[in-house]
Amino acid sequence: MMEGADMDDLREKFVSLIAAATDAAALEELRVQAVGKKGEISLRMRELGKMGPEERQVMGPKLNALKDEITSALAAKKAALEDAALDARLQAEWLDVTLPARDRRAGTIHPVSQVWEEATAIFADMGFAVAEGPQIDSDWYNFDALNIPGHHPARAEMDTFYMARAAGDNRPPHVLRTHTSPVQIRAMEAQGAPIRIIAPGRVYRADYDQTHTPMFHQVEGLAIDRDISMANLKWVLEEFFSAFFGTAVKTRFRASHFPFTEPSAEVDIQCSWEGGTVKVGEGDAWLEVLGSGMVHPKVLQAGGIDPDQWQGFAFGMGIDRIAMLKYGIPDLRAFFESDLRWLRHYGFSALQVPTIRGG
Ligand code: 2U9
Repeated sequence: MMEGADMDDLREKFVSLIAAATDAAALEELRVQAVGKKGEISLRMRELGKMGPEERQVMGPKLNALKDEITSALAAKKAALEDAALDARLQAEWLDVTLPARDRRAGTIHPVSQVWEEATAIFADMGFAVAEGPQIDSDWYNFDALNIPGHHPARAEMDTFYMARAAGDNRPPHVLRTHTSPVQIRAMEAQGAPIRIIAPGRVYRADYDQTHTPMFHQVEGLAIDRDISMANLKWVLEEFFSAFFGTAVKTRFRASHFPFTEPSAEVDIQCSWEGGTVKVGEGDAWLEVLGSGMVHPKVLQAGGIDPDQWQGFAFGMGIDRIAMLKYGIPDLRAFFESDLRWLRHYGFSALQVPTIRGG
């Protein structure tokens, strides 16, 4: 026979055990002990069947109430434990998003990119637009259109990277462009005369030593109009070098020969040599930095421009070379080694703006 006092003991026992439980596993253990199949309360309920009807009528609801009470106590404790666990996690994983970020070293702008932008800005100031084109081009655009005949040494396999061709592939030969001049042929074809463009970009020649790398950078310029002369060329170049080096720079033109210009001139800039370092814009020494001339009539024709109506000048220079000169970088090959220490030393802050007009 079961007494009310016995039920009170049972209630008190489980209520205090549930209150003392510290994790979900302990709570589950208590659930099994109390209301599981063979739990103490369940066993008591099974005994109802052996009772007389009056007793069952009294004990039945009481046991049911006890079972409900313990079940809700278990659920309440489970929720409390989960809340506590979440609080602990929130405490542990809390981040102060207002803390200043850890200092990270910013990357730098490569001297080639810097000088590329500087040159572009200066020529843009003088009304030159930027033209771009493919780095792989047909030998017609790279050579024939520029009046470089098949037997010319610049065309020799040694200097030029040719695209591999499978046997039976009869497309015209393609090369890694050896200069940015094909860009200007394409621009002439596309827009005709008058034209005033620069073509900065990567170029490729099979050559590697202290002063040559198989890929380097050029900026070429082209101005075509009805009455362009070498005098305009000289002014543009002196203006460019003075802005670029931030000081008045004299130029010296020496007669030369290129297949794509006639007449042609190599251009030196004024410099001094003191203690093994070169200073541009002073002294009485000369440094060769550029090739130039009046565009050859055959080249105008190849670009679809009538040489009887139009004429113009063209020039070409190495971006890497003038970067070395301006920023005192001794070794060309280091430009392309991606050495972080070198890049940090010679690189530019992203906020540094191109030098325009002596700035
Ligand atoms: C067209 C017509 C003519 C571009 C020119 C040079 C002379 C020259 C070198 C300088 C150093 C290449 O980087 S370098 O090795 N370039 O000497 N370039 S005239 O003449 C052109 C270009 C395009 C349509």
